[in-house]
Order: sequence, then C-alpha cells, then structure tokens
Amino acid sequence: MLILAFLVEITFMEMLMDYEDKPLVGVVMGSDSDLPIMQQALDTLADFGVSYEAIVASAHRSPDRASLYASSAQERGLKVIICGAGWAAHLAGTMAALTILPVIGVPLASSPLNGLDSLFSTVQMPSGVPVSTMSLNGARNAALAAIQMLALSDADLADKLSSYKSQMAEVVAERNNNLVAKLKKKNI
Ligand code: AIR
Repeated sequence: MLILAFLVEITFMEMLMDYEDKPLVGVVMGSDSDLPIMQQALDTLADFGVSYEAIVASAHRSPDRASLYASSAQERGLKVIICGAGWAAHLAGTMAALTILPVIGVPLASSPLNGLDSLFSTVQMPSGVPVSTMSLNGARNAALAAIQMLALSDADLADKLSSYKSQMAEVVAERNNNLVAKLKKKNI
C-alpha cells in the first residue's frame, strides 16, 4: 500500500516536471468540482499570457500530494500558488506551511454553509503563516493578484496591468454615459 502511494506520487512529480511551458503560477483546487469557479483564474492568467499549471490536490483526501506539490513548487520555478477549496478549506494554509512562495487562497462557496466555512478556514491563518485570501469565489481576483506580484519584476506584465486598469475605467465611463442617457429619456 505504502509502495503504491509512493509510486503514485513519483508519477505525479513526473507529470509536473513534464509541463513544457515552465509555469510561473500553480493553480491548485481541492476537487475537480471546483473547476467551474477556478476556471476564471485560468482564463485570466491566459488573457495576460502568464504560464500556469492546474492540478487537483486535497489537503484532506490526498495530503501527500498536496505537501509534495507545495514543497517542490519553488524548486520547479513557480513564483506564486493559488489555492481554491470549499468546505473546511485547509488547502491554502497547508501549502503556505510548506513553501516560502506567496500563497493566494480562494474560499469557494460549495458547501451548505455557502462558503462561510471555507472563508474562515482560509483567512484565519495563525500569525507567521500568511495566506492572501480573496473574496468568496474570487478566482479572477486571485489571478490578478498573482499577476500583480509577477509584474513587480516584469515590465511587460506591468504595462498589461496598466492597460487593463484603463480599459476598466473606460467601461465604467461608458456605463455612466448609458445611465445618464437612460435617465434623461425617462424625464422627457
Ligand atoms: N475539499 C476537498 N478536499 C478537501 C476539501 N476541503 C473541498 C473541495 C470542494 C469540496 O470539498 O475543494 O469544494 C467538495 O468536493 P467534492 O469532490 O466532494 O465535490
């Protein structure tokens, strides 16, 4: 049984080493059922041209895989880890305990408690082991936060973030114009 577990983890490490495009961001989710929300992080990283790898590892169901991933992450060239999990979400905290890389936590609202459990388990880290916690289901913001960290030493990425901010402000201005026009019409 122990040998089987060992072999599974060796295969897992081989799979990670096999990523062609050396990823900068690791996106870990507690279950594949988390993908619908975590996909927003993957899409955002792709939009910014940031290389990532995405895996399923559970702090409770596959603790060996989760710890192996975290403890080897820096050596493999990752710069930041994003962890999304629901229910008693200890994934981000477990990863943060095992690496010096920044860990961003995304509490997911997948439980009957609507995420209050995962929010508390992710955000309430004891002093000494930080997890940068996003809002519930905040997978897009997790990717943006990771991109901001990478942009500190990547001028192209910093430019992309500046354009992204300008575009966002333009959309707000457009929405304002639409609203004002709508209200004017109503008054006539
Ligand atoms: N989970 C899995 N292992 C530990 C935790 N906390 C979380 C997953 C998912 C939820 O449990 O992140 O949000 C339900 O997983 P599943 O596989 O039952 O759908």
